[in-house]
Amino acid sequence: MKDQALVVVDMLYDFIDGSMACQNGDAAVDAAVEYIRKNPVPRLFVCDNHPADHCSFTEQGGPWPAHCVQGTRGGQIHGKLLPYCDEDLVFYKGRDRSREQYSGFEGVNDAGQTLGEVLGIMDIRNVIVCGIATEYCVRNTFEDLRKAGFTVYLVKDALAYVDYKGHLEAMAAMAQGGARLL
Ligand code: VGL
Ligand code: ZN
Repeated sequence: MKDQALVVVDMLYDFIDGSMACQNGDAAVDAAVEYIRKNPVPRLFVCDNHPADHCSFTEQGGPWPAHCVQGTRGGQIHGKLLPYCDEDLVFYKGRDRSREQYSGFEGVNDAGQTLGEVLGIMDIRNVIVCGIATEYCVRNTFEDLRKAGFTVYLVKDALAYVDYKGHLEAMAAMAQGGARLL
């Protein structure tokens, strides 16, 4: 199990049962928990974490309903995953109100380290990804991981998506980009 880690992207209430509830959200959480139980590798969590007036929101002219607002339940990691989550390995993104940020790669933990930096410190080469949404944050995180030279695996049952067709297109693009399916 050396040099492997799991990156859990945006498995947050707003993407599961909240303002941006995605397809397959609950099943994806259960699949992620099952994966973790069977594969005890280090886990890094990415969290969308927006100020209330973020440019991503329709009120500000953005494409999405308000979601994952700082300090709200919608921005919290699903309770089923909390037993497997270490605060030092939680990386926040989307805090800058003026820009959209789908990739978790530059998410920052409370100590100010980025996800990419911490993967480097941990000597990780193989990154397993699950989470939400396949077409947006999962895909962008995947692309940044590949650019940085990681081998990337996707836990296909542990993904949720805005739109099924979009999910399939993103899966095809990621397969083309070197994703290995688990
Ligand atoms: C996401 C839309 C807006 C995601 C985040 O996690 O995929 N999508 N913010
Ligand atoms: Zn967002």
